[in-house]
Amino acid sequence: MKLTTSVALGLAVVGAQAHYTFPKSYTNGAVSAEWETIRMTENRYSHGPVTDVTSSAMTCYEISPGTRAAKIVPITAGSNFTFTVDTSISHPGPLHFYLAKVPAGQTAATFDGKGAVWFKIYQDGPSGLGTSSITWPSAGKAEVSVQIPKCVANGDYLLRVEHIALHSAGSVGGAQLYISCAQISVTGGTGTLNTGSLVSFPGAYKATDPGILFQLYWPTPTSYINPGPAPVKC
Ligand SMILES: *[C@@H]1O[C@H](CO)[C@@H](O)[C@H](O)[C@H]1NC(C)=O
Ligand SMILES: [Cu+2]
Repeated sequence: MKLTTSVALGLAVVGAQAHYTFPKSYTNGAVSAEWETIRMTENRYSHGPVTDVTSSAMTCYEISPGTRAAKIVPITAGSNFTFTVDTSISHPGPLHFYLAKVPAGQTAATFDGKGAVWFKIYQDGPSGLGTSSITWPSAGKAEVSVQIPKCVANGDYLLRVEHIALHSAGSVGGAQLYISCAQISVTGGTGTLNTGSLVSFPGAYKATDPGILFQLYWPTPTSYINPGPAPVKC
């Protein structure tokens, strides 16, 4: 029994080291404190992933629905928003960013992000498909950045970062999703963006989507299809 416990603890420590969160932001040189501009997530201690894509945690992974961060970050459309990673993106898989415009009468601190409100602004995919050394652009990164499109409308948004770890995604429920939402307020946007149809989280993904249920290692994959809608273009 004693042995079992220490083995279990050992595994838990290894697991925690392999997982990650997105606790801080910076924009134009302004660095936030932890969870000051990004909603505090359920996994702030465990660093563990969401594995059920139908879970309400898919929205922002907050400790409870509507958990707000203290600040809303002002940002100019066309400039970059950076999330820090604690401690790094240590698993292979795609990086996605989504925006949700906050409805009238609410702010980025009060909006819960529910409903068909999200559009994708960035996705990436692997290089080396068809070989035994597939690599992902975000691998090992201690921070990840996205450009807020110049053509968005001004106003408050939730900015949702999502990294999907695929190392054990070969069976249903094996993909690990690491998610956070930042609270931002955009100025300088041209407002010309056509967002196309908006998606919900949960709702946008199914456990059997080819980019979620994915065998990374063998047989060697020759393609990868990101889940969710295509990223918008200005
Ligand atoms: C903005 O973010 C993009 C995407 O990560 C990156 O390629 C680019 O170098 C960044 N630009 C600046 C000025 O940091
Ligand atoms: Cu992990």
